[in-house]
Amino acid sequence: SDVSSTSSVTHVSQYACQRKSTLDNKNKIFTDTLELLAENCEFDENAGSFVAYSRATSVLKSLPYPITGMNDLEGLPCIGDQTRVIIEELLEEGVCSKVESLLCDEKYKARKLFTSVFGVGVKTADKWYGLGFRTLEEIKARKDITFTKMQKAGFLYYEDILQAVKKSEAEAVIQIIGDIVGQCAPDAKVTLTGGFRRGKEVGHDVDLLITCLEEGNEEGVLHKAISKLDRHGLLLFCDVVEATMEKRQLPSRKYDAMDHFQKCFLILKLDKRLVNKRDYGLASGSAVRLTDKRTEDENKTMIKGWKAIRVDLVIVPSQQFAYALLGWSGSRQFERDLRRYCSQEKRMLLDNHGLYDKNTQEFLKAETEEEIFAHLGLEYIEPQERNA
Ligand code: TTP
Ligand code: MN
Ligand code: MN
Ligand code: MN
Repeated sequence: SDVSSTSSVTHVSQYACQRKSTLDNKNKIFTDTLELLAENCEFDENAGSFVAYSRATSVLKSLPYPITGMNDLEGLPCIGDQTRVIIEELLEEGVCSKVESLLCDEKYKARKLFTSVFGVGVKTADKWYGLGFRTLEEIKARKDITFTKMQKAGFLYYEDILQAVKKSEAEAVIQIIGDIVGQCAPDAKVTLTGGFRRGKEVGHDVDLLITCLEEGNEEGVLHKAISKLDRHGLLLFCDVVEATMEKRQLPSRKYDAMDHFQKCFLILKLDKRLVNKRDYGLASGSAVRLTDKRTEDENKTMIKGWKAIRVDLVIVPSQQFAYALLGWSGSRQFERDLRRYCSQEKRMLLDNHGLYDKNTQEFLKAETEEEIFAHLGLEYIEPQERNA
């Protein structure tokens, strides 16, 4: 162990899956800056710096105290020279010059703006930037640009989707999907995952897993549920991705790999009357004062009576449920480190479908997340502590 007896500092693991990170982030000034730098590295496909900034961000999020001086960084893993320079500057100047210039940078601003449209990735953003576009209005006005169906929906519901999804809205979505899925298979179960499962108050979408008690009953449920949603007039956009899993396939070696489940990326039309009214400022107190607290976009939602909400539905066979739940609960950094821990420390391969032990050359079964952590010899980390 590298922890000296005189040090009061406890050992911090280099793996997020061996740290507890709640939403109570004591180092937000530093992590907001580092996350922005990481995002820009991801735009640039600079994988090395992206990983460096992301891991450093995640370590700082796990600390129970704020960093107040460079000494506080002693003994912490994943804090390299690039990161130290940033932290030092923030401690001394209160601002980071790299971020200041990024926020004024034409290319960064365009990438940030264009990728805020559902269906637009960095490649498309860079193409539009290269054509000289700088605003969404310029792009929408052009008749000679072809958009994917997803991008068309992204522009159509842009303001709604840009607004964060509130917990009360997520709850209303669970209710709707739960009712509909129950009509498609009597033993179907809907489970909330993603950021809301980690305790977040807001999110960019609602992530739901659908599974059936009896394996096989989940087949066909997605298409049935989608046509029911459509018939009820609730479906604004739908992109179904069919399952691609070959039996006995080994888990991917990539730490960021997407999975093989049948799934769909939806935009639902959520009736505001189905949402707990507190979140729209209607429940109590002076109507005038509460109305002032609403944003302009929230007011528009009130007037039109509904809000477009991004929803991800994933169809999971019951045998793989625990692995899918763990994989979809995030955070992204927590997932990347779980997989890295498995291959580097355990000679195992983990993905959203299962866990393969290279030592014994067998797949390890699990019915709960707790069992997966036990297979890995890891202390169980609650979803609320996976905000790495
Ligand atoms: P997101 O919904 O992107 O992120 P989030 O729920 O953590 O945060 P937000 O509030 O912004 O929505 O992804 C949730 C998890 O799903 C994330 O850990 C990555 C995982 N995921 C897969 O495992 N496979 C997939 O195919 C996709 C699209 C996501
Ligand atoms: Mn999500
Ligand atoms: Mn996200
Ligand atoms: Mn999602």
